[in-house]
Amino acid sequence: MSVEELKTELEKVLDKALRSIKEIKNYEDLEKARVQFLGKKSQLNSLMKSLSTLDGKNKADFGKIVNQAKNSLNSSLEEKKKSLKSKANKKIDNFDVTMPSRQISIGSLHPITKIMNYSIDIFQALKFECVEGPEVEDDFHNFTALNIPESHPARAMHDTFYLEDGNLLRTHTSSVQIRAMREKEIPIRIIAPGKVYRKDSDITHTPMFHQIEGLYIDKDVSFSNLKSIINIFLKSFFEEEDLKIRFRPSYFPFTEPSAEVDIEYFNNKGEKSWLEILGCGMVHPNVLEMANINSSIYSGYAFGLGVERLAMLKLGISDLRLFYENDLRFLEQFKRVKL
Ligand code: 2U9
Repeated sequence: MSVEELKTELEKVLDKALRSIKEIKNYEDLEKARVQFLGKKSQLNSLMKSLSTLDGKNKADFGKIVNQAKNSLNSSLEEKKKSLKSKANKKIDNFDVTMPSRQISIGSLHPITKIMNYSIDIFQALKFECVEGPEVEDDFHNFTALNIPESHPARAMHDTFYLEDGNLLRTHTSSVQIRAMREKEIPIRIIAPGKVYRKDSDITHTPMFHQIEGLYIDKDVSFSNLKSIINIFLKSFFEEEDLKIRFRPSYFPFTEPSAEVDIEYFNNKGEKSWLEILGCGMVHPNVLEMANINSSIYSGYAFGLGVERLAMLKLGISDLRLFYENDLRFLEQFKRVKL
């Protein structure tokens, strides 16, 4: 290239570099530009190498211009560096360290989940294993295996949601225990917590609610074993060693004998009164036989409790529907409740 051509090329290179330095917004790009425009592989460097092809005055002239171009690039980079620095400082200067921080809202578990976990912990400490099963069940696991044959009035009582394919939404978690009885080896000592569904909706019923059911099967399991475990659970749950507990005869198709359990409490007039809290009994021999367990060798107890009812008592809530309205003003009250 002639010296004139080299000069025009240098002008172009310098102009392009200065314009792109102006656009730089951060230190990283600044460093990249320094390497690109002044580094070994830069166009400026190859133009400098062309100096050796020139001689005499041309060499001196071009050498001078190349050096000027290099200096001008260096000072443009330096200027950019200063301006980036002052912008960063301005940002820091504008930062008000006395300003209160933004409120961060932390979520928490739903009160029903808290009560459920709290109850499960108590049963696990009593060596019950936690098992789960499907919410969509078949007729056999939900009814027949629990000594509730087709014509049994208890089927109507349960207000079942039936699905088009003949399956149903389980009306209790007993179906989980039926599955466990058919799969596990004796002794069986399990609790089955979970959602259950019944076509019920009023102040004291929601179409979906939570149950925890328990089952213990072994040789020589007695009603007094059942009473003992219920006493320990309730005293532990309500954190009251002197809690008064009463077993009242009742009827369920899947247990015989059966009982309902009441606890003593003070009603809103301040009078002592009894409140039903759960149901239980000795597993009916028919239920054992249907799960292929020999009822002349083995016996078992079972119990069932409604988690919403326990939660209302433990947390002092009077309307069951509040749990499922998703009103944060209600739910947030239990954020800091540690159980
Ligand atoms: C098997 C055999 C027996 C579970 C039982 C109850 C009594 C009971 C209610 C409490 C409140 C349902 O949620 S609620 O409305 N439950 O009273 N449940 S005995 O009996 C079983 C379970 C499984 C194999």
